[in-house]
Amino acid sequence: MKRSVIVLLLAALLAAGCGGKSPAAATPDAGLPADAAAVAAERGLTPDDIYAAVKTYTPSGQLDPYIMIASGGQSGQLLVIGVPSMRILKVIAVFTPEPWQGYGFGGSSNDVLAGGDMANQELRWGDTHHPGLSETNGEYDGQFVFINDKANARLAVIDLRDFETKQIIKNPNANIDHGGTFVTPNTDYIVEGPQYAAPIGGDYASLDNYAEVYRGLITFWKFDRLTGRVDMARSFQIELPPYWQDLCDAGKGPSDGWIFCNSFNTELATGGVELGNPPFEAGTTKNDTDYMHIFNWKKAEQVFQAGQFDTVNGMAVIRLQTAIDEDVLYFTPEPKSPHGADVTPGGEYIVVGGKLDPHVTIYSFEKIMAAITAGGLDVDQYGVPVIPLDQSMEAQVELGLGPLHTVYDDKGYAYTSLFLDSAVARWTLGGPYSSLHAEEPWTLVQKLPVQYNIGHIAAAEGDTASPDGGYVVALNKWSIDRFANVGPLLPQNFQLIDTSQPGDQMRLLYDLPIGMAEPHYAQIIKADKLKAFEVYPEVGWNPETMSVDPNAITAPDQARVERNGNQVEIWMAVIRSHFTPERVEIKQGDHVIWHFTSLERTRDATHGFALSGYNINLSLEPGESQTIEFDAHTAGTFNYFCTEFCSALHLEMVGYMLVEP
Ligand code: K7E
Ligand code: CUA
Repeated sequence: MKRSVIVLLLAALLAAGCGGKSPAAATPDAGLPADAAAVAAERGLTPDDIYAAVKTYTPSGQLDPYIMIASGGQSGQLLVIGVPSMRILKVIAVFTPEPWQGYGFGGSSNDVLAGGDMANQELRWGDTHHPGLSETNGEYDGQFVFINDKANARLAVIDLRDFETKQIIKNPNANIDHGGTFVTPNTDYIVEGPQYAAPIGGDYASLDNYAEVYRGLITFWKFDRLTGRVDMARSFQIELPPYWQDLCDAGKGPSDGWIFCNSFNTELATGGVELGNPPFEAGTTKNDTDYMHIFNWKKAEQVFQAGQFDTVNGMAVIRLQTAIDEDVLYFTPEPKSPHGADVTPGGEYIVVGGKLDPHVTIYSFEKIMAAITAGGLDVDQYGVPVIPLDQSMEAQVELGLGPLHTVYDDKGYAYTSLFLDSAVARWTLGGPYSSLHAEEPWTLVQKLPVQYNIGHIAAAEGDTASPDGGYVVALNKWSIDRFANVGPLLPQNFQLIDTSQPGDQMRLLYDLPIGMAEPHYAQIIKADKLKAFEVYPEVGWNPETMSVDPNAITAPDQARVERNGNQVEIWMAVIRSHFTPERVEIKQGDHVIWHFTSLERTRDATHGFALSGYNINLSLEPGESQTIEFDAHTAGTFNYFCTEFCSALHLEMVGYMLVEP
């Protein structure tokens, strides 16, 4: 029945000539079923609107073919969104406590959050920018996603078996890490660029000594798939000139083993508008070009393994002079105020947008290699060899105002966000991609307006060696008038764009207001690549170790309370609709270690455990085990209760903790 309605709608669309931009409202005689046509007429829907509705409407119970994982900006979290329905499926708690998930209110998540603390400062928020899905042979493999915290130079690892954060690691030598997280094609390394230069290690240094003491720093975090953790002892950093290295992308195919980062502020501006200096915005944009950084990371890995580094705060740092001497680092000029460096699917080209230049510049990896091989390169003020632009550039394409980020599809098109134009530009790749489209190579094909001020853009499987095409999503900074006024702080707007048809036929399909923070980047993965648990594999599963916890129990009759001096240890069973034990009687000043095991094997039968007065709230998913530990500092009568409406007798899933003075 549903299928036949869709067929009728599509027939109606074809009859209405929906390929055009007809503003005419659908009329009841357009071939739609009478009731649907009446609704369309009443709501003033155009054939384009009906096309968009049919492209995105997802009947109840049907699943999306794609999953988008988007950063949640200053919320410190990640968003999981279905594409094309644009339904928000989940918020993944990462850098910020999230009570719904019991994240940061007792249990192992407290340890995860504490892992990202500084020596003398607890950090409980983050500014997430660029999620990076783990890759195998340049394809998303659906195992892990990584995300950076720009605000505090941190990296988080999320395991996609349970969509939970497993590790947060603080970069000991940086205070800001914007250019993360970018993975090498087999996720050997997660690459993180800094943004604003600072003395390596974060020591104090006067800005008068900027050129001599301040430095850029790129970090290669070694990822161990078996443990699912970053291994700091096998990670290394490279000292860089104090330009502001920004976003990076790893080479693949012919360029595998290399990584490319844009940068700005070759001017070495240090601000001080209040002292009569040029403000940063002017100081960092004086030069016509900055430098794209070209790293031979496989060579850098050898240099690291040969011990040619200094250890700073426990981290291996390859010095700039070593990187130059060992042929690890090269520069090539890039136009005004570059942002983003995006490698084409086959690894042949690198595309850079200059925010203050109407062009994107396309670099050829082959030409870069030829120039490096030929040698005889001039060097910059820090001694880094510079490949002249005419020896590295393949083409430039004029797109419009404020080109930022570029993604790709399966038809040889590139899509670049135009921040100032508020548009998505579709343009053609040349070289091996020329045969995939009908247009001239390196030409602008269409500019589609978006609302408004697009930052990043994401494409289906867009950062892989074989993008899918079909959809891109514009991640817009402003929404202005698109939604009901909810006060001066407005939601930001994700707009789904149909790229399934070639040529100038991109269309806007859907607006999704994001009810939180500024999302920067997102990646879109085929849903069937994700193989998340439906319930934890065994009763007593500890999500931190991803194995059965030694303190788990397997039946309610194993539940017990044991006292040893003033230490009380509790083994609690959790299953609909009771906690066992239901009474916990302790004394003020006791140290309490409380183990929980969910005995549930039913999908979605999650229980919460909230303990009043002690700031404790757990989410116990089917099979999960957790342990909390606290001192019974306050005497009194306290309830613990289940926070998930898990059954008809959920309100009875409760207990008393009596703390005797
Ligand atoms: Cu990737 Cu917003 Cu951090 Cu560009 S940044 S927009
Ligand atoms: Cu368990 Cu409500």
